This record gives sequence, C-alpha cells and structure tokens, in this order.
Amino acid sequence: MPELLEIAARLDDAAYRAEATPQLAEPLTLEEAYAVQAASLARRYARGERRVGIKMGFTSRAKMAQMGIDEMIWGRLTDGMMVEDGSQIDIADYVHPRVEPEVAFILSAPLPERVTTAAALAAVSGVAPALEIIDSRYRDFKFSLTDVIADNSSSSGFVIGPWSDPRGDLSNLGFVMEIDGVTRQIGSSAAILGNPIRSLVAAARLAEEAGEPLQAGDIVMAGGATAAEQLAPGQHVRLQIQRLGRVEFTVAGI
Ligand code: OOG
Ligand code: MG
Repeated sequence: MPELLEIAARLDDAAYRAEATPQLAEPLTLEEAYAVQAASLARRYARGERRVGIKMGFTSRAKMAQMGIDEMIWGRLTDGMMVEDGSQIDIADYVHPRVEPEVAFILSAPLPERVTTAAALAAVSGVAPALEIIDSRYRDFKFSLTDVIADNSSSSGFVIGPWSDPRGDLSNLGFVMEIDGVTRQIGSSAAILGNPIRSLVAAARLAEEAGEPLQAGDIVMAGGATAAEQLAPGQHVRLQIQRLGRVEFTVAGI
C-alpha cells in the first residue's frame, strides 16, 4: 500500500535527520504497523545497513508502566545501530534519546518458531550486559502501540558488554544503572518476563512469524528491566549486572 510506504519514508527520514515527526494521524492495524516497520528497514538496508538481530520491547512491568503500553513488541537491529562498548555517542544524532538496562543474547544456531526455554538456551553462545538507546521519532516521545511498532519499536542504538557463558541461572541477576556515578535505576533480570530467556523464546516465535527466523550470529536484546532514563550531553552511563559484568558509554555534544 503506497500510504504505508509513505509513512515508512517519513519515519525513516525522521530517524535519519534526527528530527521529531507527529504521531500517525490514522490508526494502523498491527499488521500494517509491522509492514511499515519492514518498509522503513528496507530503506536502511538499501543504504547499506545489515540486519544483525532483533530487540524485544515491553517485556517488563517497569517499561509497560512508563510508556502506558502492555503488549510485547519487537523491532529490528542493524549494524548501523551498534555502539561500541566504552565509546562515545553524539546527542546530535538522536531526537531525544533515552537509555535502558537490558540483557543481550547471541546465537550460535538458528532458532525455530516453537522452542522450549532449554532449547533456546542451547542455541545461545553468549549472554551480555547491554544498554539500549531508544529514540522515538514521535514528538514528545508519545505514541500508541501501533505508532511505536511502525517506528521500529524506538530502536536507535545498542551497546553490548562482554559475552559470558550463558549456562547458569539467569533468572535473578541484579542490575545497577549509573549515570555520572550516581545510581539511577536498580533492578533484576527477573523483571524481564521472570527470566530473560523467555524473551528469547518469544523473539524466536515473532521473528519466525514475520518470515525472518532467528539465525546463528543474531543478537537478541531482551527488553528493558527498568524504566528508561533521558540522556543529556556530557553524561557517562554504566550498567553493572551481577556475574555478567559491565557495559558503558558516554554522551558527547553540547
Ligand atoms: C519502546 C521500546 C520499548 C523495551 O525495552 O521495553 C523497549 C519505547 O519505550 O520507546 O525497547
Ligand atoms: Mg529496550
């Protein structure tokens, strides 16, 4: 539908130029919203970006409560969104970025649609502390469920810390997210669907349903364990996860 392609172009331009765009005037169906997301990603791929995995959203109560949405969503990650651990981002590349503490998985085998948590874990070669930089392209960071899906679930950047062996209990690992050395969010991996591995199981199903099953090498971001924090120039953000270690970045710009 040409109208969906126009919306995809508008959202992609907003992301590319780091300029906010109004919320969508007409409500989309869920299917249409994901079609817009796919079309906006096609524009990124046409510019040379490559899909490297997917991110899950609204997998914790804290995130659902912060944004007023209680349905799980997903989005695509590209290599262009990767931010090196310990590096610096420029605030000018974003509209109004926020950061949230997550767990990331990397796969060493494909994941078919229906998997048990044990089978999902068997396909994982690493688990890591991760920070997601979300940046809604909508004015005032306000959106409906289908608005945010169309906008690639606010995907903008992701920072991944050192990979660890995924074996061992991941169900209740403590999180501390600091900005400039001050604790801003504390939480637990338990906030993510009781265990972040369940987010991976859901990701496998959703990716398969979309015709893009998870492959070896794919990264899956499990979703924010706490509310997100607004980013500002000059900040240093660090997440420490019990047993998994830390991941960090700084924000440049004035
Ligand atoms: C939508 C993306 C949600 C998460 O981890 O729950 C998300 C948003 O809050 O802008 O990434
Ligand atoms: Mg997130």
